[in-house]
Amino acid sequence: MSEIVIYGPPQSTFTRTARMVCVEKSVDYELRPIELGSSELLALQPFGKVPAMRHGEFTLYETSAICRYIDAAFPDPSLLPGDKQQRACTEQWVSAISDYFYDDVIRGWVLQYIFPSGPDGQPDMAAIGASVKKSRHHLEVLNAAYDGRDFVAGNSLTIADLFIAPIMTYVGRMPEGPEVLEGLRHIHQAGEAMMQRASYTKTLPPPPPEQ
Ligand SMILES: N[C@@H](CCC(=O)N[C@@H](CS)C(=O)NCC(=O)O)C(=O)O
Repeated sequence: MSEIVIYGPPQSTFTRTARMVCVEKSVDYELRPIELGSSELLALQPFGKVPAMRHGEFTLYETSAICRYIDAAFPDPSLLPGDKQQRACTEQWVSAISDYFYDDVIRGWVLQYIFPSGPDGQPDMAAIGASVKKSRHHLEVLNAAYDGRDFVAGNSLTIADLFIAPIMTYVGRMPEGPEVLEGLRHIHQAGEAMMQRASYTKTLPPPPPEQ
């Protein structure tokens, strides 16, 4: 039996972040699918979101808390910098990704293609256009933050990078992805490095169904 159980679907970006932490820490984990809205999920996560986590009798929700717990409960490598400023920077990016990036890239853009809300069941292209514009702004800020490094909060991998990677996978899969990423060379460099990691390749979400 695996030591950690992560509850959530493989498509979920936050669930993938928790899984990537497990892989980076070499923690044996099981991904257990769970139905959104089910009483099983509400018993683990009273707000009805994924992921949730179990470690023995201990259960936990909120991705940032789950990542920090796994980081602290298992041996090195540590995914939170010891340096005060780099640690604060890690927190800053976890928060920015969970709020601004998740809202505009995932909710406003990616999910509009998956669950279209426009006329005749088509994607609402005006809504997508507005979210793409906001996403470009966010990505320019991220690009500047890398400043030529492979990691966003210093010179080594932190949980912030593992919040970013699942979102970037979906950006790359969107029709507007290449245009939105144009000229953002630091993001391309960091993305190339991230794509080599086992935590990235072992947790890739399934490709979208053929239309
Ligand atoms: N604050 C939560 C957010 C989790 C979240 O929004 N997860 C998404 C999937 S990536 C979800 O559960 N969506 C389903 C829904 O909103 O009903 C966390 O950090 O874990």
